[in-house]
Amino acid sequence: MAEYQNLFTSVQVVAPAYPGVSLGAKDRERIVTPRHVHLFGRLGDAQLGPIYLGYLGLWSLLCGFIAIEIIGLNMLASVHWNPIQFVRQLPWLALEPPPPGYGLHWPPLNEGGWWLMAGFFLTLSILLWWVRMYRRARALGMGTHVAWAFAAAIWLYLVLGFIRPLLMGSWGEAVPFGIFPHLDWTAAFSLRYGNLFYNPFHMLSIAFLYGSTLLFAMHGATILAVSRFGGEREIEQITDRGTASERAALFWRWTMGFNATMESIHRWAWWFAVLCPLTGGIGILLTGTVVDNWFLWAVKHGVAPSYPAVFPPVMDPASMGGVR
Ligand code: 07D
Ligand code: 07D
Repeated sequence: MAEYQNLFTSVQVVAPAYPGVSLGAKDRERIVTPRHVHLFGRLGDAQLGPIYLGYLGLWSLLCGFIAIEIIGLNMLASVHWNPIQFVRQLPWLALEPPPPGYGLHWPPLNEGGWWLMAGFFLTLSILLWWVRMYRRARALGMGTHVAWAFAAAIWLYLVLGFIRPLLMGSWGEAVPFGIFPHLDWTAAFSLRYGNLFYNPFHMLSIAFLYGSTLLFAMHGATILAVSRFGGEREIEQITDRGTASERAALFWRWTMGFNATMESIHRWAWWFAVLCPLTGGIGILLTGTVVDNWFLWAVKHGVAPSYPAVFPPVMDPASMGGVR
């Protein structure tokens, strides 16, 4: 066994394949004969499988497959079924939501109907995967923290593609499927609503995003730094004196006067991660529904300075109704 582990020397744990705790009559739900893969052992646990599929997993994968299929075939159709062009242009291809004129009505298939259908199956797939996570955690006697963190991401996803378009009365408000097209949508959204930087919930979301990376770096680095004392064996570590855990805590107490505990650091990490899409979703939900222009909002609330009155008054395009 390796004496000392650091960033680049991980331990390969090789043990007889283990199917996991018994689920009684439901044991058969686990498929694939387990085997060991050296490369996986370098990244995490070397044992691959068995995987618990179950009905929820199966249906989720099926719905996800249908969604990707609809998106992919529409993209392929947009390059006249030319596979070479499909691969070359993939990042630029899109399946767009219906144009604004259709409101919340069902559009023809090639004018957003396929988008609605793909969105339906993708959402179903994501929700089924959520239930699967919840139920697997319960089956293992765990808390459901992972499922609730995932729910926070699903919240932002639903706000972007479902809840806000509903409130705005148009599917056309939603995000297109496509790699660069969804970036164009993001940039256009910010411009359309007067610069998202002035949306305080975007600010909060960014703080939690950056905070998450900082916390993750601090925690990951701290545990690696005490791995020579067995720092990753958390349970034994929490209660004892002189352990890796205590050194890790002392390191932070000595360097910044305050330290998290082995338990609280994970609570911090969970909240920072979860609050990023949670506050983000609130920000998006308010945009266009409550606030039409975040820059003007910021001027009104003394966050941003107003421009000197050297230009004739301008009309905020957002308040003009526009072409529906
Ligand atoms: C590393 C876990 C693995 C997940 C991966 C993503 C797909 C999409 C494409 C079917 C961290 C798998 C990708 C399944 C396949 C098609 C057409 C997670 C990890 C590897 N974005 N976004 C990306 C999604 C939104 C924004 C990349 C999804 C909003 C910006 C990838 C959603 C806004 C940038 C991607 C979503 C927004 C990206 C890398 C859903 C505001 C980038 C993602 C469902 C939040 C970055 C080319 C990643 C990039 C990027 C996926 C929503 C902004 C394609 C699935 C509408 C500014 N986004 N995104 O690693 O390189 O996540 O883009 O809501 O710069 Mg996005
Ligand atoms: C997308 C949650 C949904 C994902 C789910 C996953 C699958 C596939 C497959 C594993 C990410 C489903 C998974 C389907 C699985 C495999 C293989 C979470 C998602 C359910 N911004 N911005 C944010 C910054 C600007 C804009 C958040 C920074 C500009 C818009 C984040 C900057 C303009 C929106 C953030 C910056 C603009 C955002 C996203 C800097 C563009 C959003 C948080 C430095 C010109 C979103 C309130 C997140 C939001 C959002 C960061 C700039 C537009 C903190 C750092 C000014 C429209 N921005 N942004 O967790 O919530 O996303 O805003 O310039 O909608 Mg921004």
